[in-house]
Amino acid sequence: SIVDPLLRTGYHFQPPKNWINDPNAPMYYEGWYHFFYQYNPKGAVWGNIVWAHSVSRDLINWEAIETAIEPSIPGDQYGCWSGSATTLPDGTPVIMYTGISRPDVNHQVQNVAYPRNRSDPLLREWVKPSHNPVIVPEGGINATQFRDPTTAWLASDGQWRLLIGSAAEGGARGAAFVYRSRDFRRWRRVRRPLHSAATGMWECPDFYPAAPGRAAGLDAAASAPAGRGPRVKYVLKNSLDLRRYDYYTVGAYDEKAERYVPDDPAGDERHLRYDYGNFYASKTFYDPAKRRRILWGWANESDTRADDVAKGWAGIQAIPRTVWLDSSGKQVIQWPIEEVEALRHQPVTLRDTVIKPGEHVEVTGTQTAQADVEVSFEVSSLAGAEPLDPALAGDAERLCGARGADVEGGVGPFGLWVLASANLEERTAVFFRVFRAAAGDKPVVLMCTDPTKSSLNPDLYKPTFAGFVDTDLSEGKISLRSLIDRSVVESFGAGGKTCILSRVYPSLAIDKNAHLYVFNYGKADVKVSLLTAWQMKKPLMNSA
Ligand code: DQQ
Repeated sequence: SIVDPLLRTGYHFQPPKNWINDPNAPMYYEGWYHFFYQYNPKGAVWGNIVWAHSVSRDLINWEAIETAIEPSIPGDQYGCWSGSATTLPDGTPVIMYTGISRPDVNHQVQNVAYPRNRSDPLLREWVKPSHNPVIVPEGGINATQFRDPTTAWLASDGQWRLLIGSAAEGGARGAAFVYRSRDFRRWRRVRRPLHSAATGMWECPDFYPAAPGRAAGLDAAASAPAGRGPRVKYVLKNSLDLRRYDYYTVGAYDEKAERYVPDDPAGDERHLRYDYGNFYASKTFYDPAKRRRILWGWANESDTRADDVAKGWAGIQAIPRTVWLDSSGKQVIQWPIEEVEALRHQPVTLRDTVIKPGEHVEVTGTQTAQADVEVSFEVSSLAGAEPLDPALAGDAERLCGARGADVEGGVGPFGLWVLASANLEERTAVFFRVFRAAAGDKPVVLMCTDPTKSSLNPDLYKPTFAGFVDTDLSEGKISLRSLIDRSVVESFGAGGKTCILSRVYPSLAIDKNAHLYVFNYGKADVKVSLLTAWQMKKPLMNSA
């Protein structure tokens, strides 16, 4: 492999070897966080899928325990695909997951599993009752597009509801079907889906209540009446099989009608995303210990399949993020869980430093291959902002592709070069760029990750990623945080309004040879009011 072993991540979730994909059934039980994930026990490519299981006290240090769910019944003999956990009113967690019951066509059914021993806080053993499968495709549902049950919630009629990701109109539409049950055993489908849109199939739906401006999370299942107040909104997230990204809308849930309606009628076309980079099949859970909602998401590799086989591993999980709705109720805000800060050490700071047009400043004194960097920028004037090409106005990704990190602008590009080599042949740019909008509109802020110079290795997939930042720049301030971890750069713009995770594989900027810079390629001065960079310790990671 030309991918160096030192590019294996240090503090992102990973098993010691092999392929991983979707997060499954995250939950908190008796003092432990449980995390399951799609895993190939036999290699570093997708296949032979089982549910691997890890446990943690703090979501950062992980211990791998026995495989939780693997093929053993007719309803899952060809694979145990994604699913979710629900805590029943008596405290028992139950998992529902998709099983592949026929080899030929990936025929999908839904099974349940219960802990063998509820008094084991590690929930090591899972039992599949003989009444599985509990849900099978019927009524014209395509059995190859019928998967990924959500966490269930109790509706006011005392019955459970959950969603299953699916498709309609021959796959042209994504659909989330509602199922109803009194006992988690007999399930009936509500005829019309909760919601659907012309996006292609929906994988891994997620649906949860959230109160605008309140960082505290809401538990969909337990706080049902509280979760129905007038100020409570719902988030519906789907993973787009065709486009390989997750998008969400914020809207209203009409329990009686069994329907969800996005507040923004164009929400299913605009595609707000948790993350504008490499982040898929994500899922939230409510953490009762800290009363917050936490988001897990899978980040695939972007090296070659041959590299993955040679490395012996592929796939990581993003650092869990606390998620809440901003006070306008229009978008989700995300921030790395506070526990990750316990890994910080050896901080260095840069204060009140003006970066002139065309300049870059190195941040020295700490190692930054495995680091957490927080920076606040100030731009003195927006007068020089470049005009926004109307042809690209709605398309952040194309805008960033056309105006990458090395294209001089007016206000910006400014930001960080991370995982940079000593002579800057290699560098991954994470930056902002400000555009002058049409008269009367506020300036448009773009956040990008540009990995086109991230590695001298030519065989890598190096897409630029970008999203708009809905921020008021009238005071000229904007912040950026990047979690750098050897082959991942996970960035949070404007306090978590816009996030981008990118996988990069430097050939020089490895371990002690990785450098960090602040750069400014605009025509206006940019001030770093404060930058702090910490090295990150390596937590216990599944005993690797
Ligand atoms: N991955 C699982 C499916 C899911 C897909 C199979 C999403 O259940 O739809 O590994 O990445």
